Amino acid sequence: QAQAQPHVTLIGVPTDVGASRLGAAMGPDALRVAQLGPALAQLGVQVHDIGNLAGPPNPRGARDAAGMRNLAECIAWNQLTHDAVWQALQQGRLPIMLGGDHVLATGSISAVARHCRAKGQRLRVLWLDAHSDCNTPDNSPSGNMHGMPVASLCGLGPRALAEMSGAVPALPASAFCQIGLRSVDMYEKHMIRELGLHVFDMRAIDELGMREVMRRALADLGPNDHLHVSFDVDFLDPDIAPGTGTPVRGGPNYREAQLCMEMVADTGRLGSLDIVELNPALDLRNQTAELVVDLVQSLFGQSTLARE
Ligand code: HAR
Ligand code: MN
Ligand code: MN
Ligand code: MN
Repeated sequence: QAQAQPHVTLIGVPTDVGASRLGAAMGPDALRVAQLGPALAQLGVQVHDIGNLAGPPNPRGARDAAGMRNLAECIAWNQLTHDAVWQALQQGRLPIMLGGDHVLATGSISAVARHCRAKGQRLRVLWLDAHSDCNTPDNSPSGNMHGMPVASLCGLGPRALAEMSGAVPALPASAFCQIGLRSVDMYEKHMIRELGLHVFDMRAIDELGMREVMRRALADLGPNDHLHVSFDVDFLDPDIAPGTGTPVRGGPNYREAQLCMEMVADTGRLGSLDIVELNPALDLRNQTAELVVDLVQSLFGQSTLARE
């Protein structure tokens, strides 16, 4: 931990309105039980936990005429998230979302995009996920909004979400780099190509190795860029991370995940972080939350040996 550590704001976002399974709303407290705050403090990070945002309950709605479930509630949670992240960034702090389902990334990344626009900083988003989350309401197989945040941020889907950052799109699609994909819907495959999202799927990790994938993913990161990491817990192999609502087998193992986090830490550019889709109701003795805390320590520079 040679370099100065950032000041962090923990923002609990207990939503599951974007998911079909209940339980992700307990994610923030599971991360606190697993001692996320103290684990960061151990690394010299100053941690301020603002508690949980108070969004609407889950009405468990059916798909509306436009193909979406719980749209009003998703907008409300995202507006609260946007405002909290904007405030933390204004204070010069590094916001960490304790999710909550992945729908919250529209709000968090919209605020980060607004912040970067104001500062003249370039924004890069590392999207660690089994899924691409670039469905639009017409083409989503489920109507679940946690499968749509990348589309919203690229300017597609309902206006209230697409416009949240004050510009449409919130950021260029080319700013996204998605890693770990292994469950992509038919229409999403077209979206990935049409939008020009950068993707390293599991096959790329198999063929190139995590080291080379991360080297390429981070290669164009400039010294003034803001790096946002959106960490969907289902990125990880379900053998080591069962506590998530839509597990897909064949994800990164423990060491591959650690290397991924360590290489992000080495850039020194991490500016904001989502931790999403942790579902304690599906976990075993909070092991997934504990694993996530371990990985987040690596993301903040914990390494086996002292480094230059
Ligand atoms: N692609 C599927 C859908 O849109 C499932 C995606 C949701 N799962 C997530 N997001 N956890 O990463 O319904
Ligand atoms: Mn996701
Ligand atoms: Mn996912
Ligand atoms: Mn910044």
